[in-house]
Amino acid sequence: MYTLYYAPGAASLVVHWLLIDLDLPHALIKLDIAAREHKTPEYLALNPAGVVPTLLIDGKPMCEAAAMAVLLAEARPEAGLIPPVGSAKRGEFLQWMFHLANTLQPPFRLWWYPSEAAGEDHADAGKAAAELRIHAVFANLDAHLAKNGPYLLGDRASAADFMLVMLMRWSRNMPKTALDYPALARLAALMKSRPSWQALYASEGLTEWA
Ligand SMILES: N[C@@H](CCC(=O)N[C@@H](CS)C(=O)NCC(=O)O)C(=O)O
Repeated sequence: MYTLYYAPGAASLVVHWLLIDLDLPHALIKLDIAAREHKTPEYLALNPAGVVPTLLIDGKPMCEAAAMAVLLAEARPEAGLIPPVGSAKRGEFLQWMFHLANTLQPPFRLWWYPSEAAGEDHADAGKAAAELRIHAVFANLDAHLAKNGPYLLGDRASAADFMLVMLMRWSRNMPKTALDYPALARLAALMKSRPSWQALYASEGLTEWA
């Protein structure tokens, strides 16, 4: 049984979306980040970094959204959202998941919380630098998808596309967004056409970037 600690639109989104898409029974516990519900002693005991999400699997806590996405895709191999161990596409899948988690997600963290790395006095410069980094990654991903898409692994979706679309969504209030890249926009349209996307939006009460 899965229990997801989430906040609407946060890094929990990819996990929640996959739970719905893969039809995995789950419970949800909503956290109010503004009210610092992710910094209570009870939550820190589950997630020592005090970040969202945490996934309880049969009561045992797991951290890191990308790792959860891989695990959930593996829980329903018949859905085909992760290439099997030993298959030709497995390495490609792992490469993209790690790339997204290591190279695209961190500058988004810097963009949302610019004073964390740059300090209060340099927050604007930190944010601008993070945005440049995000666009450099978007440009590379767009070139890859234009040549080898429409999905990261070619002609079928994988958990990595769920992760990428979540991260693309976070650019929605930037002057230039992920949807300004044609192949990224095509991927978003394909992924948003999944019934699970509408169900996710209804469940989290999301409206922006529908
Ligand atoms: N690497 C972590 C990052 C999680 C993360 O940064 N979550 C943000 C929300 S998107 C958060 O909890 N922010 C509140 C805070 O750090 O105080 C993961 O992917 O699970």
